[in-house]
Amino acid sequence: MDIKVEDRAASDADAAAAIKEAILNKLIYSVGKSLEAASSHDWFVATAFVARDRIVERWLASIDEVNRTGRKQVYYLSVEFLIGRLLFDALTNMEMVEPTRAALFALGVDLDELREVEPDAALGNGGLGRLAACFMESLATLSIAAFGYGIRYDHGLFRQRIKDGRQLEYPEEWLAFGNPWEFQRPEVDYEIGFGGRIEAEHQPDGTVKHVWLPGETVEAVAYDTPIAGWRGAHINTLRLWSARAPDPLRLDKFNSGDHVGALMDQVRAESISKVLYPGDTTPAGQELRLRQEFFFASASLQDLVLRHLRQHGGILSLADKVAIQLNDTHPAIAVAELMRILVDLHDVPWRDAWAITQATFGYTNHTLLPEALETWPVPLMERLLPRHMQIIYLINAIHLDQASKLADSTGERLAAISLIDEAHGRRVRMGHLAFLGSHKVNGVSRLHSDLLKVTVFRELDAVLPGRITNKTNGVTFRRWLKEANPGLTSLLTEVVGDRLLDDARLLEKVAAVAGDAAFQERYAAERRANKVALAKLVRHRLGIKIDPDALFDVQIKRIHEYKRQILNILETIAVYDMIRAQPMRDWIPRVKIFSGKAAASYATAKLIIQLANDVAKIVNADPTVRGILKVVFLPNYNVSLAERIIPAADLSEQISTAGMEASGTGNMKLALNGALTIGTLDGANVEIREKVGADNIFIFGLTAEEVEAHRHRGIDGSDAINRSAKLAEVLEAIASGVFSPDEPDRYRGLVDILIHHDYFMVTADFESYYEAQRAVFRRWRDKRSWWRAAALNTAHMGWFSSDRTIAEYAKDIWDVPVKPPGRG
Ligand code: B1N
Repeated sequence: MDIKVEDRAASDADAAAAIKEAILNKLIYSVGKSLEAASSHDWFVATAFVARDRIVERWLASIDEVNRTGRKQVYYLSVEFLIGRLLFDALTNMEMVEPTRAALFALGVDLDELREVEPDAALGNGGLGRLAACFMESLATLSIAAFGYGIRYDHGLFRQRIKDGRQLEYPEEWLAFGNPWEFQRPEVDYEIGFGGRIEAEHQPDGTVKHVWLPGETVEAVAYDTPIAGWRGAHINTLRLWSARAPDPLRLDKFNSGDHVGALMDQVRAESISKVLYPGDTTPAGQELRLRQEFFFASASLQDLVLRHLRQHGGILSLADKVAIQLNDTHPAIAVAELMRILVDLHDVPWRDAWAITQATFGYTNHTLLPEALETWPVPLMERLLPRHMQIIYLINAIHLDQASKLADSTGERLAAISLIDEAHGRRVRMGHLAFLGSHKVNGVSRLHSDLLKVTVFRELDAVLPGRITNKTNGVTFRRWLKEANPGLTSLLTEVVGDRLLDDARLLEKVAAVAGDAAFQERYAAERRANKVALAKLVRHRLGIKIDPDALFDVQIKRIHEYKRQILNILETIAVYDMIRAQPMRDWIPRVKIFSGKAAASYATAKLIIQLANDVAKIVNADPTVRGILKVVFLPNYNVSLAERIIPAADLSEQISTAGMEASGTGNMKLALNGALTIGTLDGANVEIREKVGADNIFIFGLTAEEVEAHRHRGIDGSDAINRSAKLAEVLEAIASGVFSPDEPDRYRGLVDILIHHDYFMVTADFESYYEAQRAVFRRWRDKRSWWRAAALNTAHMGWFSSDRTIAEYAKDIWDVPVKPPGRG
């Protein structure tokens, strides 16, 4: 036994020594720096290269294995991949963290410091993009042969700064110092057409062949990032496309002295992959967005079709060997593009092409918000993608013809299922196109999938029953448990064994010790350490001192009216009023922590940010409050900041208007790390309640059905306000400028919306939210009961692993085998 331990120590030391050698080598020969001259960033790059080398070996082996066996490939098309930092992810999954730490230590470098140097790749807005990143990790972990396809934006989501309480947007520069994880593939490039005209060639057999002659072409160049699964068992590729002009420099113009004009084509082409569209659940409504969508959909399809032809010879077997998942409607134009490729370029008869297309695609819907359901004006489509518009018309004609033959067909129903929305100035409904072009359509939580059938896709579901299914979201536990919360993870590993991250359901074993005082003490100690670390970060970034023993009440997500940060702010003010009225009662110290970005064009959301900051300023400075209540708005929310806040959260705010949050995934990360949820019966909260038990979650507010009924009766908030003196007082304070003495009317409009046009049911839910918060306080006073509930949350969250989600997609939608990790 002793010998074994010694052996392991020796091999750990060997591993560290080898990594140290490799890092030095990279520093000198790949980064081109001496030990003495190396900056933290140089060390980061050298270390990343070493991790990458290990990954690349297995990557090539994975690619080889997939080619050899010819197994079915999954392609995940997403306009967003919010991957965040990769160094720790790579080291964790390659099981290299400890030897790398030791190697760097021997070189006088701190791994945790390097971790902070890496830019946060923010190629996404929020949950949808982060889900795509979690899915990539789980796909590799389950050894599914998969590619992620997206756009390599030069600039990711804007950097947020708060000045005088207001959000300012600055460009994000993740590529400024290069990107050590990616491989440019200049030889992998495709021409992407726009505009132009169509020639119809009459064939001898009487058919007509359509040839699209684009008026403009742009080149898509591939950049590949290997994505390692847990324990490095399998490595997949994230392939992101960058736009180039085919002819970057017009020499004729340059030589004639028009130096700027000579670069015009380049600027126009490259603008496609310049910047991430900063909308979350709001439509782009602009031509550049459509160009982005077609650009990456077309490049990805050309690429995968070519790969399929090389591997399997004929195009007709495409659906047997390829599954394509559309992450929302953003890549939905791929349906028309695949039809074009099959019919126009490969002479596949229309009916067969349509069968292949439907069998190949699956479509995931992520929102019911009407403003987020993409539609494109027909004239724009005709101008930019004339052949695709023809194809869409033909798909629609056949679809409407079939539907009109059904017994219960009505004109109204046909209008509702048509690919063309005639009611708002002729627009193409991209959700409908994705629906028709797919064999399966899924929502992202049970409630959301059920609502899809009675709202946006009610009529389509009636005509094409059985196509809608549910795939409740999940998150990767490697990042959101082990990397974000290593202390808690080792404690959990002691309880459930070291296969925890191979099989998250093992967490159930924690339930048996949740009531155990010694376990609770250790659980609480881990939380406290994380809270101390977060308090330090808050102090450092904002100069605000917060008490690690206070209740950390956290709402971190995009700022949106439906997410109701404002409800949280109203409760904060109500409590502030009470503290001032009775300063000497034994108040429970609490810190309200907000973090999140507002779309630059979303004025109300930006005003909510300002209100949170204004309230923070007044409350934090009030001597009567004596630190019992603190309000913190942490700027520039991103994946890395989430990794710091989530392990330190006691209470997780998931308080959207019921029926409006499709799923949520932050709710899962927080509950997994032992925060108790205060939330509505919305999105995945419903399923979280089922798993963790109604006693271990604080549910309040109207249900989705009640919201619907309430809206029917009207959305005036006056009644609710008249019934709640507290609410009336709070609204009066905001409206009269208590929190904006420099501009007393600043929030009058915001308050007017709540009084007269409360679409999001803030006033209707206020009292019930307030009461739920009091229940939180009562529970917090009983620490044994609190920690038991926290531990039970962790214990029962295993089901929300993205491994489970991906395994369901594999079985029910893609028809590909999965190989769970850690089994040889
Ligand atoms: O997708 C997440 C869900 O957990 C969230 O509930 C949902 O709000 C989010 C347009 C979106 N839905 N729609 C978007 C993003 C960008 C954009 O330009 C819409 N994001 C969601 C994962 O399922």
